Amino acid sequence: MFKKILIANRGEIALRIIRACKEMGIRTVAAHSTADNDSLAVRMADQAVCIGPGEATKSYLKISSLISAAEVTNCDAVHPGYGFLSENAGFAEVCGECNITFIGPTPEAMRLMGNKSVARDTAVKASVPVVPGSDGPLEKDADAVRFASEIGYPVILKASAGGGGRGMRIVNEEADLLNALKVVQAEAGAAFGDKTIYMEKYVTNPRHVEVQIMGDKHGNAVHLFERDCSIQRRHQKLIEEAPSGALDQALRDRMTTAAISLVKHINYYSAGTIEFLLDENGKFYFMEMNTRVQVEHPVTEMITDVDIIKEQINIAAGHKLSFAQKDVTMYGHSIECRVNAEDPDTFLPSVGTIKELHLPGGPGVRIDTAVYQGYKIPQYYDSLIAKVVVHSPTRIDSIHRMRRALGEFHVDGIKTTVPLLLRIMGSEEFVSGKISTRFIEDFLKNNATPQ
Ligand code: MV4
Repeated sequence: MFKKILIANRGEIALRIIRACKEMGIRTVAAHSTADNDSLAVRMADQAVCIGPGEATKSYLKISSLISAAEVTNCDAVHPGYGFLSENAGFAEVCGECNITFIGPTPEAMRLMGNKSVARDTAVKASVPVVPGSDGPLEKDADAVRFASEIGYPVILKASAGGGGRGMRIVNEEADLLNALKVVQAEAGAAFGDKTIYMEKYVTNPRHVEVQIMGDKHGNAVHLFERDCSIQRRHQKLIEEAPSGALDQALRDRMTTAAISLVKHINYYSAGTIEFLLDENGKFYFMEMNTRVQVEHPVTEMITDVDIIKEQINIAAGHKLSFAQKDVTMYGHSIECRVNAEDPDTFLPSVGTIKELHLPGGPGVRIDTAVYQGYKIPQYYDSLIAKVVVHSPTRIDSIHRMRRALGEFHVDGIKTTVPLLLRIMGSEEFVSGKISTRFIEDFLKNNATPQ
């Protein structure tokens, strides 16, 4: 087992990893920017190394500084968390060259799934259903026109190097296609240095359902059921839940079987997430694979009792998965609300000092956070300040518990999205479970804040 792990991340996920390490008897080093000098990660880790100034490009994204930090502190592994360098194959490669184990999959797996067009083709080869679309990148304008008329409008153009909602455009009719193609190509070239585009039929009003998987270096692979992440705004998830109310056991079996098929096809190891679109007729399609731990991993941990971070560390150390598929059961229902330091009406970031803080607690409530009373939120990073996670026997019990927990959430000094989350939890729309990726847009339209 590893003796010391460098945490190449910040905020709540850095604490989550430090906690797992402590329970496993592994020492930790917090790599941090100057903006995070006063962070809990710095205080909770056994050691801390400053890797640069607040701007992420000069610290959390700076491979040479992270490698130096790992070298000088004698770390034998690095955990990248989510965001930052977590899906950077180059970073994983350099770690390997320096004899530091990257706690994640191989650089090859990261590259394969990082190119969304190649990922799609790989899913096809693994017999995983994909949305009708172009096989591989679009080569010529004429091909695009022909493909689109074959599959029918609306279509969606996606940058191969995009993902997570970046570099996409919906096209409703042929008259708009060639211009849209030019625009997406130019945007993709500028944003990713890769102009490659592919096309899919556009699925209207889908749900976002993703399957959590884990594989080890011995060829074993399991799934940990699914999460429903349909409640998003501008590709930022607000609320996630497990299991998904849209799946019956038959559909769950088919979706998890498809996910495992992809994992086995690419000999994947570590934790991973297979994202699917689920259409209004109950058909599902592969969308993307994320090769890292997700923000929403706690809802899966709640219903399965698997510690995904510890398992990732064990796998990276070459151990076999600590359980087989038959040992994994799901119990009850879990919901996560992401609390952001944002104005709940405008979603503009709210930076400043937390003057007062009281966090929810009590039965079935888990809070993943790295803020405290007196903490000053730095301007450089994303606005997540806490994840409120509940677990109960049923979905409606979890909704009641979440309302109770959010009601206990008290913060003064900054604005948070708690009021919006409470309104959603109190709404008939959310309770009914009839949710889709259009939920937030419709909800905000129909539920303007009372002034
Ligand atoms: C789609 C789609 C409809 N049809 N692909 C958004 C993020 C990226 N993972 C892919 N995305 C989508 N791909 C086809 N063929 C709709 C979306 C989409 C979406 C997906 C999940 C959750 C929220 C979304 C919001 C807008 C668009």
